[in-house]
Amino acid sequence: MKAVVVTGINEFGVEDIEVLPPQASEVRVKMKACGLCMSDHHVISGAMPTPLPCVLGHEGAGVITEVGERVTRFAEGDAVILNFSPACGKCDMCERGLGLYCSAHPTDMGLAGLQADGSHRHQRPDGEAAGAFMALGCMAEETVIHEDRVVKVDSGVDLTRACVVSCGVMTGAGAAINTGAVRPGDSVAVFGCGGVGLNVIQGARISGAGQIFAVDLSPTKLELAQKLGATHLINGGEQDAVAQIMALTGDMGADLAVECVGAPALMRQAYDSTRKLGMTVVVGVAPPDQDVALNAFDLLLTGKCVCGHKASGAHSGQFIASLVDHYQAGRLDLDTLVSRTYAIDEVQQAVDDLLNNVNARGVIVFD
Ligand code: CXF
Ligand code: ZN
Repeated sequence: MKAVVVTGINEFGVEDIEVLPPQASEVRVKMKACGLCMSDHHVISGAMPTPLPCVLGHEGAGVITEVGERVTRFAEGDAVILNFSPACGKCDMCERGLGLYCSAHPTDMGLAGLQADGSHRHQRPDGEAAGAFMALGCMAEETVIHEDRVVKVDSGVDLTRACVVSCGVMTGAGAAINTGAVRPGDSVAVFGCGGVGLNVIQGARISGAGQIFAVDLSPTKLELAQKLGATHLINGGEQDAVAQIMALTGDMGADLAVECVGAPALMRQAYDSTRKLGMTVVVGVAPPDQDVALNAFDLLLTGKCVCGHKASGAHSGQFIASLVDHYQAGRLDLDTLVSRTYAIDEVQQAVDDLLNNVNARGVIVFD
């Protein structure tokens, strides 16, 4: 079967690979669609160091075609969204309500392309093992993953749109709804309006935010931001974003600022644009060797809070299901987000378009 495999830094392509049969608690998923996320490109470029070869893809949806002998929650034919941040429900962390950091499915193993026990499920034709990015490896015609990593959805859901809930939407909307805990009337500043930032905006809108400031360098992204709920557009290349946000909040600062680029200087701007006791949420993936500078005295005096965020920021399985409900009810716009679909053989074009900011989200669709 065809899969997008990264074989070296900036070397990737479509390969014919094998996926092993599901183990007792695993399922085989025939992929319907897989979105392309900047984190996939971080694997390609080496910005997020990952053992290679590695099958890309961590934003997918498909249909179960086979279940392992101990799987009881799912059956052949179930439509599912894949979840790169599952909670087993039984480990020490899950028992304390901290399933986002489930010990049975550690994120760092997924980032290394490994299953929790360190094994692989994918094999190149010469028998070499290949990793699966975020333990999903779903930019492929099919994949085999742990049953905790799928969320069942109604068979009527359009998976070519709903697949983006699996990373960009749950990450962005989760930063507003869960980690940022936006309340009706709040002011929210979003730095970076790509596939994640646009969904911070949607999450803030769904939560009833009063003002939503979208900051980006691209007029096209700002236009999309407005369509998805931003109330004020700030071109960071032309205007001083912090000064604008201060002025628009009556010199108070935003209740919440979310950084979605992964640039320490922008994280500082986000922090500077929040009010006393306000919160800055860092969602952007910065290179692992970079620090962010905050003034220690200002931190002390203002009581501001800076918080990291990954995945949904909460129980990702439940949150994915709720986002699909929002989509089905017309509250979450995925149709605007998915601006182009590609065949798997067009992956080079899809990656070029990702880098050139052509799409809100580009999605690879399988037959
Ligand atoms: C990733 C970023 C790196 C940590 C895990 C989650 N998010 C999405 O692409
Ligand atoms: Zn992602």
